[in-house]
Amino acid sequence: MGCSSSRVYHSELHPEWNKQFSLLGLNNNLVDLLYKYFAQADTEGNESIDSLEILMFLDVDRTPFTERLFKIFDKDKSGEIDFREFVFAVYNYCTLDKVTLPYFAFSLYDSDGSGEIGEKEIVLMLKDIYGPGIELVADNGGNNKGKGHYKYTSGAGDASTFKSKASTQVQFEIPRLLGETIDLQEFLKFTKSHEIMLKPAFHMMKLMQSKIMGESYWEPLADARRKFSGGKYLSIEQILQKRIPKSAQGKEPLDKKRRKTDAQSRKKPAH
Ligand SMILES: [Ca+2]
Ligand SMILES: [Ca+2]
Repeated sequence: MGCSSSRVYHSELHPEWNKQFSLLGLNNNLVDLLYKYFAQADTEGNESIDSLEILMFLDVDRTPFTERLFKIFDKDKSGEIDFREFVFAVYNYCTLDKVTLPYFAFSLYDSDGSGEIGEKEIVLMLKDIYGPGIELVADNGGNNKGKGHYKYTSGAGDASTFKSKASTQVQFEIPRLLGETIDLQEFLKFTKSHEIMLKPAFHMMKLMQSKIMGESYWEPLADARRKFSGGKYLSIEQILQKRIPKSAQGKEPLDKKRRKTDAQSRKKPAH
């Protein structure tokens, strides 16, 4: 409606969200600022961001990659991103570092959270990076099992994917990943020698940082997160769980509790 800048976060309406924001170490001032970005993205003004609004806000094209990203933002699969989901996603991706970025990259393709990605997802990942010109070639003709490599030839419609500057007249091959599926550990090992696999995730992190608060703003928050997690990757849920005071422990994890409440309210008619 053009006057999004005048909208403010009504914290009194969301005590539960506020508790979680402060567990993440986000102060009220930052939450208010993040709301400004949220309101800016929510051009319709219905307190949620749909996939078109997020694309316009980040100024990126709709691709399979951005679709996937949106689905990850939308934790409860409602089809829209509410302010809580927005804050979680922004915090999660703007405070990544060299150690945690590969986990984010992996999660982008492990859409069911099974901890493994298959050949199909690997090819998807490569297509997101290089465009549709990538193909799987088996070493002993026809049979896709076992050894092989991914062959890439440029010029097969790169425009629709990640704006890869290195996409003019390139041809190369990279070895096929280990087996039929790879787990997180294999992926982490592989990305050490093939950093290009992290490019879409890295690009997206930088884009979000520069659009929201600016890159340098996130550095101390990333440091704090690294310290807290001991250099490992902890998801938002794991961070929240670890930060809940001992006295309140023993209860169900926050996300589980939330889902249960949602399910209950769906079953019962509103009172
Ligand atoms: Ca909206
Ligand atoms: Ca949602």
